[in-house]
Amino acid sequence: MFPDVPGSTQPRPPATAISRRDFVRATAAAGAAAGLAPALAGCDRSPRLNLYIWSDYLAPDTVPGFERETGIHVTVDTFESNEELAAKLLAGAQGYDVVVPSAYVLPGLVSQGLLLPIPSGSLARLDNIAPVFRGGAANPAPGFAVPYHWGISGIAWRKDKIPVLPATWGVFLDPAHAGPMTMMDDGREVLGAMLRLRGHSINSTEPAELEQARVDALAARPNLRAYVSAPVKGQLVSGDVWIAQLWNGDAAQARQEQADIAWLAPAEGAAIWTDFLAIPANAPNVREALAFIDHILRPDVDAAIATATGYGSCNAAATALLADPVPDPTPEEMERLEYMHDLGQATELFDRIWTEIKAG
Ligand code: SPD
Repeated sequence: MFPDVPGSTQPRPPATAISRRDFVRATAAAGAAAGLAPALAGCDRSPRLNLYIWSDYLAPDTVPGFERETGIHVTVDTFESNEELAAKLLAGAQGYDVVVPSAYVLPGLVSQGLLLPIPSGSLARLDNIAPVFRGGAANPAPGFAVPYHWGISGIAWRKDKIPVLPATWGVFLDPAHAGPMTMMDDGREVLGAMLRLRGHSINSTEPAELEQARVDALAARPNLRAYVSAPVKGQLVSGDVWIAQLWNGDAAQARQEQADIAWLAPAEGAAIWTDFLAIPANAPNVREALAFIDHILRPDVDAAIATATGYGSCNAAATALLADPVPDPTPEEMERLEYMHDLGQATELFDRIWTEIKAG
């Protein structure tokens, strides 16, 4: 049902989310996770920084530029979902200095004591952040994380193969599109899409609504080639995949390589999200982490990231430098967009349903 696709992320064991049950399970794996963390400095005393970030979420010169200017050596490790990041932190992974969670996982990470409060006055350029991202729904953990970039979850497709794609999450349930089609390897994204398809909130914890989302996601499964997030870009470019649930910026990156790739946010509504730069509570190199975050806050540095990644910047001074920034959603568009929230205890229910969907 999910044959090998060159360059794809094959179905993996379900990612864990933040819950007590998962914490216990994750703690048992702590030793293994610590082994997976970046190598620590050992005998080498040169300043260093270990960054754990979503793939394709920096400009080509972000890290080399920082290294040149500061002499701090950076190791970059990447992840593909918040659940993958949270599971590592919950498992006690050591060695990461800067991580990049989305807003909805911040409350869980903060309440588990996994993030370091950003020391007051330690970031000279913090005022560059646009006021809208300094609190409220866009920032549930002010003081623990610095807003980075924002985006929208929608559908990318090859318009040379499918000239007019219906603007609905229902395309994933339509057998007419079966085959070269993927959804993200991310339970919140897949179930969120199915919830919006039926007019419900992506944050619904209503059992009946979640049950319908489960049924719909299972109905979509035979139509899909794989659950894969950012790595699907290569398959869209090659034409192996024609329709993919994908974030707007990653779709824009793919369009740089293949002009027939388009993207839309379905009419039923979609998730809008913000990602943050944060420092794990056990980070070994806090001074270097703060230097890196302040470097990212530099307008020219963050403008280059926005240009390379196709995502909206939370940095007003950086956005002001861009000739063609990602436009803020209009009030009408905002009515169809929704921030993902921390689901508390219901996270476990989402986790169970997602496990079942992936198992098929
Ligand atoms: N390639 C970078 C993608 C970043 C996506 N982050 C947010 C996901 C919200 N579910």
